[in-house]
Amino acid sequence: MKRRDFLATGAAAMAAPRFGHLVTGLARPVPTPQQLQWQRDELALFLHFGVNTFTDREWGDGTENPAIFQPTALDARQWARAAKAAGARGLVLTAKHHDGFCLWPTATTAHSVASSPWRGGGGDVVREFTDACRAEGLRAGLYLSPWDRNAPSYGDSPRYNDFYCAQLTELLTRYGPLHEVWFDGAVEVGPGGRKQEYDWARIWGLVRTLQPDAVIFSDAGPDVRWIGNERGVAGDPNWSTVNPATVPYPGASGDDVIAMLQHGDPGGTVWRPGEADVSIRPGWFWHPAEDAKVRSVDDLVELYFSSVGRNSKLLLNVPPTRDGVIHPTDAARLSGMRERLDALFAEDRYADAATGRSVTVSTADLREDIARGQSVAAYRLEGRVEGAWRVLSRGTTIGHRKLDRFASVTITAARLTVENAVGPVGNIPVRFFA
Ligand code: FUL
Repeated sequence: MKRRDFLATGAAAMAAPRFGHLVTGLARPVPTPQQLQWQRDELALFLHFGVNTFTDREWGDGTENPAIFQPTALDARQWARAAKAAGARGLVLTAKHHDGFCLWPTATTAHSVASSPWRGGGGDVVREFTDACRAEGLRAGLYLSPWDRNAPSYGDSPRYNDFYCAQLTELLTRYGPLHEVWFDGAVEVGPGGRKQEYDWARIWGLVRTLQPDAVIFSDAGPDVRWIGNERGVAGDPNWSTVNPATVPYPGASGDDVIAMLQHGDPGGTVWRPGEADVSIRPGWFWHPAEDAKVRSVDDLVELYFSSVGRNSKLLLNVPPTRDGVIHPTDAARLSGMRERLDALFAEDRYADAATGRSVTVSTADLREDIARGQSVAAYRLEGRVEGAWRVLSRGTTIGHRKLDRFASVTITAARLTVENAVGPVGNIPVRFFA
């Protein structure tokens, strides 16, 4: 594949940063190496699997009999291969969802795979999952739902925090390196209307101590934030910096919270990029009635543009069936999406423009070097069409990656003008595709 970096023109180099939030002299936030790798991965698969798979529900109530958990042909290598075929670099599994059923043989509760007939009660889905990820060269992540509708201690705050931290410790110490630990924000009161107060400092501290290379996801970060919806659509603009006071804890609600999650904040003091989680089906868990409602390849490509193409990471949910495998329809859509993306981004057309030939393009791929932070707040991309400059696209933020589509046009040259920035603007490579 040919690749020639597009140099920002004189106009870009001269653009005076004049965004209101710029505080000259103060260092702008930059990603940690873990956050950088997480974002460069661009796509990971999410796997919702558990008792809900067998009860046909989205939220179990914790009264499920563990005997119902009986996948007939569980094959975690098949999950990992499907992820690879999608071009994903990692997977995140629901080790425990709101029903409290643990997919590993925990010492903390009998509500687990150890009480099921699967593999004679000797099975461990988390082990098979993490082994499969490693065997396929993929990164493993785990979701441990804070809300637990089975644990009797839920709502008795100190007691449940101990229980939850014991579960988390098992997951963080038994299964080798984890890349991401996922905490959702769904919370309801426990038995007798007791409200659970989570000890987030302790919970996050455990991850830091036991898995220092993992990024921590929740609405409130601290490393990666939720993008604010479950439709796979990042905000425009989408800053990777935020003001941490706006979303103080997972599950915080309100319009300000959602706006911050969607857009970030150019004046934010911490680096906390957005992750867009969305399902390939209407539900998060597998339901037989949804086998005919799997997103099309076109739809998946759109999701990629509205998430990865807007400086977010895409966490695409693909739920295993009762057999314990990814359904063939879902697997086919995943590989179809990858083929389409690979074809689209196979050749940088603009590299040819240097030879003086004209090139026909309809997609631009812009990138900031986010290792140095995120700066661009407004830009204009122009192409030379029949001897005159024409605007191809205008945008706000760029970040790790910004994908712009426009009506197919033949250009002989291109230039990018940064019209507004909150910090120093480096070289911004732009590639063009048909
Ligand atoms: C939410 C949960 O309530 C949903 O069931 C799903 O797991 C989603 C990813 O997170 O908080």
